[in-house]
Amino acid sequence: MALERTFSIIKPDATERNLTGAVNAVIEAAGLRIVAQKRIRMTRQQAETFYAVHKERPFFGELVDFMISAPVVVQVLEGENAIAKYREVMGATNPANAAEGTIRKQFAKSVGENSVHGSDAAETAAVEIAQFFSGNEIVG
Ligand code: RTP
Ligand code: MG
Repeated sequence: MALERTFSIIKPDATERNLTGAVNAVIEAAGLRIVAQKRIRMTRQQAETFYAVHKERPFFGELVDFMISAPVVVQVLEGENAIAKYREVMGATNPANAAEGTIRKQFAKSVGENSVHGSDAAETAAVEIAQFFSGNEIVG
């Protein structure tokens, strides 16, 4: 299995509660390596572009408002099967359905304020990484 990269966001509900390190500990314990990381305040434009796939959904406005409500930490994670592995480590979108030990089970507040994002496929991972990082900011 080849080394793969995925894009992660530690969302505002987690940064506000000072959970960046706690989330990173779960990521690293799962064998994923943080090869790029920065704390930013997303602009409305960045959040709308990032979640454009959901723009017709009823929760889109709420989601964009949430993503710009506090700083986020954007990351690139590297590892064997990193995309699927991180989705597993994150847990289900709704923390009520998330498995024991997952980030969302441990930390998420609700289906909307659910602590982390992770890419869902190789194509989206590449697009999402390129939205926030230049090649020389990623050190594998
Ligand atoms: P993400 O994209 O953030 O990694 O999460 P996901 O794949 O597990 O979930 P997705 O269906 O892509 O939804 C994106 C984000 O929108 C918010 N959401 N709110 N209020 C709601 O019913 C609702 N549904 C989704 C969540 O923040 C979700 O992570
Ligand atoms: Mg998604």
